[in-house]
Amino acid sequence: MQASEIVDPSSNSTAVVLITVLDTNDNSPQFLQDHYYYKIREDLALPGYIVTDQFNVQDKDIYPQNRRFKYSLSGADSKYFSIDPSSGLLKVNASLDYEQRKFNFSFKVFCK
Ligand SMILES: [Ca+2]
Ligand SMILES: [Ca+2]
Repeated sequence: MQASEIVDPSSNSTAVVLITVLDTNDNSPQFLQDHYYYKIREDLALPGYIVTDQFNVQDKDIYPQNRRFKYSLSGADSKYFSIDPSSGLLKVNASLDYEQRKFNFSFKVFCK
């Protein structure tokens, strides 16, 4: 048996509690498309040519610091291209010569 204080109801005191939930980085970026396809004319396919800056990546986190992405490339053909880690700007990194009979380049873009 526990003893409990007998309180006079008129002596109660209250305080308001306010709780704010803060965003944390608990969502990973997601590509909205899983394939991207581009055609480039060989006379334009020179180092520095911009292929795209339009990777559609969504991150459900709200705070800007939880929505910063880091892009990278992977795969054998990725050496012909470069990507800006923060903006996702994809550029040609070599001269892509049609007469060398390599027409198709395939690689993966990572975003984390
Ligand atoms: Ca995030
Ligand atoms: Ca979050």
